[in-house]
Amino acid sequence: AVWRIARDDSGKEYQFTDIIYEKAVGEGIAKITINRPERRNAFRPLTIKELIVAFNDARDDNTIGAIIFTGKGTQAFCSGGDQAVRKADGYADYDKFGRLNVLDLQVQIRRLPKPVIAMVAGYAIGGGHILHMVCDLTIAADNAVFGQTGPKVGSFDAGYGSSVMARLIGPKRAREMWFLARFYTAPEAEKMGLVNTIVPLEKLEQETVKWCREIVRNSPTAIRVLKSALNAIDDGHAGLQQLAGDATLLFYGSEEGIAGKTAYLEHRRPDFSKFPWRP
Ligand code: 2NE
Repeated sequence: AVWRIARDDSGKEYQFTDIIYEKAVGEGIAKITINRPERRNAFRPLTIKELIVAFNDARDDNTIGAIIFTGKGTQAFCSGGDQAVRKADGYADYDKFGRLNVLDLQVQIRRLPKPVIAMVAGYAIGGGHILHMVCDLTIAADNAVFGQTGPKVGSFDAGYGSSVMARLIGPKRAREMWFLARFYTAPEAEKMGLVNTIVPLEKLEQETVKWCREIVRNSPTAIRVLKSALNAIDDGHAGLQQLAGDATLLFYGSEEGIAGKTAYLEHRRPDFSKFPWRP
């Protein structure tokens, strides 16, 4: 794939500090990269703010069908929250108060109606491990390492970091992963159901792009509805709303839906008599 820095609505290249946001020319694929390799791609609040902007743009761009989420370099996908800026009330960089805005990003990825593919080289640890778990697919390099450190460093994620993990690997394994805070190799992670496939490090992007190309050849609406359906039960009312929104979206384009809107705008009673009460 040929990557170009993504442009904002005014046509200017996005200028980010902590991330790189690119799109593949003519491919329908976006790539969002955490760019703090010197800290093993640990995130601070600014990193998350920038990621939220990029994911939002990729969502709104109707030429984009798949989003790759990765970390700069080969040593880490992401090592979680930047402990150097951790305060008593969350993570704080340029603000005087702390925050846990990574939780907003997790929700955003779950609700984003396009597949997000984690492309993991090196460490996916702590909050970084949770970020790969909330992605739809994970392609791991053979040097990938997975784990939670929370109980060692005085932290935990009792939200998606626990519930999605239990769904992915089962409740016993999830307890093991959190209580012992061990690290797992890529083959161990694959056996546990944490990753979709493992490839040699030098083939990581090539293989990830191949998966994305296969996805973007498929029906956007089918993929959209399937993603919301696959998350619906776990995400409760919010999951149901996402799926329900897809139903409304489809209904608005139907003759029956348009008949109701048109009648309202023409100040007359709608005539739905020609539409069947299907079995
Ligand atoms: C990731 C890991 C295992 C990598 O080890 P290694 O040996 O390859 O690298 P090293 O030397 O540890 O790290 C390189 C530099 O990156 C910094 C290190 O401090 C080091 O800096 P210098 O000493 O060279 O100046 N670095 C790495 N990870 C960092 C981090 N998360 N925050 C700040 N600086 C970091 C190894 O580095 C490691 O274990 N890192 C810590 C992983 C961790 O505990 N993450 C936080 C978990 S809690 C969390 O993320 C979280 C949550 O649980 C709930 C909500 C939100 C967040």
